[in-house]
Amino acid sequence: MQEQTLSIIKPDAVEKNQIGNILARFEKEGLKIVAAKMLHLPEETAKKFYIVHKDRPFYMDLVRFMISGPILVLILEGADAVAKNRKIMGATDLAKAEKGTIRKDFAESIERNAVHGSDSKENAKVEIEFFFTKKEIFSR
Ligand code: IDP
Ligand code: MG
Repeated sequence: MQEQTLSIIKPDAVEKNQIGNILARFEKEGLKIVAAKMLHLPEETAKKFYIVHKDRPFYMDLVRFMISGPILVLILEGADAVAKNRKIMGATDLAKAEKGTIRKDFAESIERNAVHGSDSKENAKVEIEFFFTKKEIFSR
């Protein structure tokens, strides 16, 4: 099934100049980048994006991290894009991430973990609409 999913290269990986290396992982696995923009999120936007985590102890730290520098927001398209992207990313906690995953290779900690990826088809749709208009998406 052709799908789209939202990916974010987080401030830690942008700061370390690893954008290209991370994008190459997606392309190597057959995912296409069909939309992309660099943003430096206002606090309110980051709080809204991560609202599902508002009651978690790490919520405000996560928000502060996500607004600490620019991010690259992407839409990845391809067969089973949601699950495939999660597999390429690796586990949230880099200590649990498998060898060869983005987080294993680029994360610093459970918080500063290089990438975001939608965790379901439903959330992918919501997250894509959060950041992109139809005209900004080049499905192919
Ligand atoms: P995910 O990014 O793998 O989907 P989520 O549980 O949705 O993981 O958490 C969102 C983000 O919040 C993580 O990517 C990470 O940056 C941060 N985070 C998750 N759990 C913790 C934690 O226990 N301590 C600090 N930050 C965390
Ligand atoms: Mg998540």
